[in-house]
Amino acid sequence: MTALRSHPRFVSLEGGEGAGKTTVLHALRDALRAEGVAVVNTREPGGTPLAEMIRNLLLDPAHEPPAAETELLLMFAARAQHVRETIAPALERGAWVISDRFTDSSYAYQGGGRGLDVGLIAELERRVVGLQPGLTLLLDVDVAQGRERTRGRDLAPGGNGPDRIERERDEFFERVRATYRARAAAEPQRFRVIDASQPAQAVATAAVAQLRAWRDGAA
Ligand code: T5A
Repeated sequence: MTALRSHPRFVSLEGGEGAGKTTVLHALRDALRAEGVAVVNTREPGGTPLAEMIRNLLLDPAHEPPAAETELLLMFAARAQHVRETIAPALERGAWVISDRFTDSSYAYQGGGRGLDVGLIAELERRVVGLQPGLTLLLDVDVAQGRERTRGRDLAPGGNGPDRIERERDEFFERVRATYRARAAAEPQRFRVIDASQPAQAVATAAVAQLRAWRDGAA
């Protein structure tokens, strides 16, 4: 696989910590299903049993911290499996696929956050993944506000505490956010940026409106 193919029924949700992707994912699925459209919601890292095991290796703070390159390759190992076992089959069946994170997360976190070579990430994207979302919704929120939300969730009774990546410093997440915004500015045909500082319902409504507009255009 050497070329990058975009699929109009493949939608990704991106954003920093606490942007509210999980909430929006459900709203998008419900909106499509209400119109009788088949939709598969999935997430990264993860989305297949093997990829979920890789997710656990990546995020559990109890494990040995991976080197940045190890982290990148494990993200792409999980993604290679996810594309072949979950995303491509669903698209072939005619379903829509909405993924909570995809390759833009690797550009933002491993490229922007960790400072790894963007050329290497692009090479892995082309040769290992080969697929790009037709539409990417970037939920953009101030780092402090997003982190406040995840702290509230992680420290609430029954919460799991911060995962390994959530323990990074604010500077890391500022670089992640800057990378996302730069990518969105460079690819306006694929990205729609949504102000995720709004209340959750307003963010979900804006995301559903963007998806409907995209779908009407793609139909
Ligand atoms: N990663 C992933 C990489 O480094 N490289 C990669 O290639 C990939 C694919 C994944 C981690 O892996 C990294 C990125 C991540 O650090 P994860 O647990 O899936 O780990 O982390 P996130 O995707 O960041 O998920 P979060 O749960 O942290 O963020 P969400 O899904 O954006 O936020 P959500 O919806 O769970 O909301 C968080 C809290 O905020 C509240 C919610 O109720 C919840 O309590 N909330 C709001 N509160 C007020 N106003 C709003 N608008 C709100 N929206 C949500």
